[in-house]
Amino acid sequence: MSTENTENFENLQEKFGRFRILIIGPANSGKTTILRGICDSTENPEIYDGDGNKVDSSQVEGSMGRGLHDVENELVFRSNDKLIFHDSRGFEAGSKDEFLQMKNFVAERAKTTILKKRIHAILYCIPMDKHHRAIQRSEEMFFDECDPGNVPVIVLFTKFDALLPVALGKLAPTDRRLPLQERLSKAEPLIEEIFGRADIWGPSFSIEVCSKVLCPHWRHAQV
Ligand SMILES: Nc1nc2c(ncn2[C@@H]2O[C@H](COP(=O)(O)OP(=O)(O)O)[C@@H](O)[C@H]2O)c(=O)[nH]1
Ligand SMILES: [Mg+2]
Repeated sequence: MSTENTENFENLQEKFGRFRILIIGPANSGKTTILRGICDSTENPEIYDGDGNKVDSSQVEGSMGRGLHDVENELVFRSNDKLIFHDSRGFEAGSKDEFLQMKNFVAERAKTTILKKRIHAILYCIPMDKHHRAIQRSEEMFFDECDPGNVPVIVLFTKFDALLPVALGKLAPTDRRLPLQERLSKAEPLIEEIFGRADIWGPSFSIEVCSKVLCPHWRHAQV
């Protein structure tokens, strides 16, 4: 972060207190990994219920019960208590209740006039390890039915490294016999092409993209 950005962030913090971020995505889409990265932590977050009471995190992690995976719960990393996260699995098969809970949460928290309860950003994770069906009913329901008001929605295409084997598989037969480093440099330019292919998005899905950034860390992936 540049000095200027750091100062801006500190000014904003002074004005608004803690930042509240909702992260949405299916189980195993890399949500917790992203949050650890943001907070520069290797630990699990501490969990508080909507009333500020600490929740036993082993109970939450160990349970598949919907009741405990509650979007109202606040996740805070000890390394950065200025950021509060809310975690939702969005709409997965059989989780209509969870979707409705998330939809109500967005409707209320995006617009509440109680500043300390308001969400400031939504991170929407779409994992690329299922890139052939990346946009599913769950994404359509979120973008069609949830109203984030003025809260920015940042779509994160996680597990981007999963596209690397796909790109390697598309190399010409003669290139496939090259040493790994050469194969990787030939495969890399194919990744954006695979990513941009229309069959990821499906015919009925279109969103207005403001800007996009490719996070460079995916290159550390193991092949
Ligand atoms: N290959 C790969 N694996 C990842 C990536 N991000 C997370 N994972 C792994 O995916 C699994 C699920 O990640 P997690 O963050 O717990 O997902 P969550 O259920 O959405 O919170 C873990 O084993 C992570 O180490 C990624 O970018 N690439
Ligand atoms: Mg998680």
